[in-house]
Amino acid sequence: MYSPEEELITILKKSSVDFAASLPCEKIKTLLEMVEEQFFHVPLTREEEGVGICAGAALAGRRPAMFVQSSGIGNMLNALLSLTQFYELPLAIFVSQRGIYKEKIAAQFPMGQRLPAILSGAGVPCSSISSRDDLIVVAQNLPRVYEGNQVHAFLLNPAIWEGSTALRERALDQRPVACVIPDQRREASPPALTRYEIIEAVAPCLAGKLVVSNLGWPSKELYAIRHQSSNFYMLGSMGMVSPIGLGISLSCKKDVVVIDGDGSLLMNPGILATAAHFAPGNLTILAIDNSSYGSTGSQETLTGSCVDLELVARGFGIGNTAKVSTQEELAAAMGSVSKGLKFIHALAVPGNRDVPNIPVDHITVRNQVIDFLKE
Ligand SMILES: Cc1ncc(C[n+]2csc(CCOP(=O)(O)OP(=O)(O)O)c2C)c(N)n1
Repeated sequence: MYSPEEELITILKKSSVDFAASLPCEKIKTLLEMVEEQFFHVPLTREEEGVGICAGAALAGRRPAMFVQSSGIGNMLNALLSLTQFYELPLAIFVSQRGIYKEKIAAQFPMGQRLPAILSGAGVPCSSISSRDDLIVVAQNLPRVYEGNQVHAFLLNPAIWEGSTALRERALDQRPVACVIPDQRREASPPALTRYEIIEAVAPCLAGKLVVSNLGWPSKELYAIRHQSSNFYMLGSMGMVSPIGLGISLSCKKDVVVIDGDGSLLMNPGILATAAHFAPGNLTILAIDNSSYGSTGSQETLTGSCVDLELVARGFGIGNTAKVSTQEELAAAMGSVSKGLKFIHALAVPGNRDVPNIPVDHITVRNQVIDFLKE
């Protein structure tokens, strides 16, 4: 039996860590499952909110720890410095450091590789944990964090988890419904299609349009279903797909379709207000809601319990919305002629189609999109 995940959990327990907050990274999905089981756990919509939540927990005497991806540190810095460090509160941050070991996603390199320099420039102490043997460094530093009221980032190299016998796949059918759903929620039949099947169903409507697709599996699936030179595939920058689509739609007359995801929209919901304010008639936001972070191991998002994305869009001022769950409803909503911005809330079941990585590099993708927009 070899389980560095369990070893880390034991170290955290020995230091009386009793509060955890996370936003997933695929490389630590097994660790995250154990964290959820072993600690009071807050699933986050954006890493920055976790800094605030953990500061509150620390004020109340808890010993908080966060579990995030290296990219998430970019979302946390201001709060880390002006809140946690400023008020001298304790926080241990476990960072799945991408871009340094067997990395397949090129967009992970810039943030992942510069992370130690960024943290050092920001005055946040950090330790690189490169192997199981280095986990001792966590044990050595945690007393300083919780008794000395310090922030410390532990940069976890993906190599640590290699050979772990604890590997687990999350069961996709245990999704608790915890919150009261407001009465205004529009009825729809339960989700039956996967993200792949939804993209497949709308593919004929995407032809010749500028399509901006969300990072991770959505982009890979779109590439496999219908590659065209006017598809902008995101490889990183979670939460930015609708902002990119809005920017394009405000700058050209071409029809723009955004393929967004529930986790990404929850990370940056304010974009719906900005989009509603301009309400460009050439923009459709297709929000594929599988109630999960599908690209990182299908951890649940809050759309499975308390958030109705269509209501969110309406609340932010988007009047032209639809909630769909069948191929026919999807085709009708995509094809409907409307004035102004369209928001389609497509209910999906979790799961990814096993498709290959996109073989086109990001600069080629960019150039093709630029050329398309010039036409
Ligand atoms: C700032 C940041 N935090 C975390 C991640 C890791 N990550 C990549 S894709 C993804 C899930 C996106 O979920 P969703 O938008 O619901 O789309 P789905 O994959 O379910 O289609 C996560 C958490 C990231 N890339 N960037």
